[in-house]
Amino acid sequence: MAAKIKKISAREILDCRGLPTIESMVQLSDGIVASASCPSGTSVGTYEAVELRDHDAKHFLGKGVLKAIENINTIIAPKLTGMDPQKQPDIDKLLIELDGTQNKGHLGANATLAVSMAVCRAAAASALLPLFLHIRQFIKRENLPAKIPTPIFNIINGGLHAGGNLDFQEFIIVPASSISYVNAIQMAVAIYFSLADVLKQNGYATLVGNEGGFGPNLTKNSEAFELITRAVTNANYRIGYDVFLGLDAAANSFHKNNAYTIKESPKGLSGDEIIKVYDELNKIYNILYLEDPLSEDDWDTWVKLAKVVSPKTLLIGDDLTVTNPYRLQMAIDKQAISGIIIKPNQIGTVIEALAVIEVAREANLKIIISHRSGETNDDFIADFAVAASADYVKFGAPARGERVAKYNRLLAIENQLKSI
Ligand code: 2PG
Ligand code: MG
Repeated sequence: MAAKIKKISAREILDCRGLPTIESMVQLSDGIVASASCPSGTSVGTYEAVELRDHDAKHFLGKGVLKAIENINTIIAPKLTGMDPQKQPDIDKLLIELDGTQNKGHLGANATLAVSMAVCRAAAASALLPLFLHIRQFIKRENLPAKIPTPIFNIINGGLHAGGNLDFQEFIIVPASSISYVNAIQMAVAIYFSLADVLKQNGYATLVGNEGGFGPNLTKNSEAFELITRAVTNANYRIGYDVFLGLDAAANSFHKNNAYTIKESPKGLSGDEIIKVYDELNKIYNILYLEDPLSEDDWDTWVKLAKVVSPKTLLIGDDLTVTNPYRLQMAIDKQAISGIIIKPNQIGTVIEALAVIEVAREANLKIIISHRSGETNDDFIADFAVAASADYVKFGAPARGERVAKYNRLLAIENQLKSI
């Protein structure tokens, strides 16, 4: 007899920033117990699903998640108990109905996602399947190969992730897609350590930001690319062949009063002027990957920028599209992007995130599965990315426990795939 959900519960745990998040536990009638925890963003898009926080200053500085946990224990658990965990679409549909809002504002996307992932993990264990193979059943294009996506590494942190040192949030290296996953990891580690040396030689600190990349106090944003370029060369790799440069500007954080204000231009830049900044950077550094270069509502400038940088540079929406089908459709209609960041907690259930991927794939967009700056050691998204045949994964630097948990899980899956 197929196992049923016997019990669901949740509790408060800490993420890597020292802030509370939700861990949900699911017990099945066959004795399987699985848990999953929800990540959380620091640079959060306005249109993301709601992350429910208590706002009680006496408990974890107002960041507690006890209300969302109560929603799991008193609203979600009684309804899901007795259901078949193998039927993830039914589970997630019920979570959406129980919430009843457009943005998970009632139950909290942190509550729904923690349960959605925990049920998924329990079902995989109950079926004796690796998680990525279990999730693959819910992908429409089962003829796509299950493959390890190309990992992209954030090795210099700025913006809201690193104490206000740089305006742009993430300076990224993108290994050539032809390089095997295990070799890409080795290359990233070599460049990461080479960068530490370059920073030291230039008198900069090698302390790290939220996602494990270094957070030096540089004089201007472009200096980060300069230092990374040197680090790549010193590590005996070639930019433009072995590895490419990327940037997540997370521009919402420096777009105020209709102007983009960065170190180099403290007076503030218009949309046309910031396009020139990216165009100039591109001429020198050939940026392959450009995420959120503009703010989430600046659609006209996104469309203009796409005409300037595409197709050589991948233009990626994150805060712009927030893993939301309506925002994605707007971006497709306007031809504003060529790739999309997928973060399951921006939408709130596993199946909804997969549905957004499907629409993006139909539109020929690159798919990037991403962590959040606030992570736990949960490695669910590694399996999720393989199941979805994503093009890229973005899990931070090749350092710090909560980042390498995901990279290491992909190493294990890479091994498993060889024997399938
Ligand atoms: C981003 C993410 C992850 P955060 O902007 O892409 O790197 O940051 O989780 O803070 O939104
Ligand atoms: Mg981003």
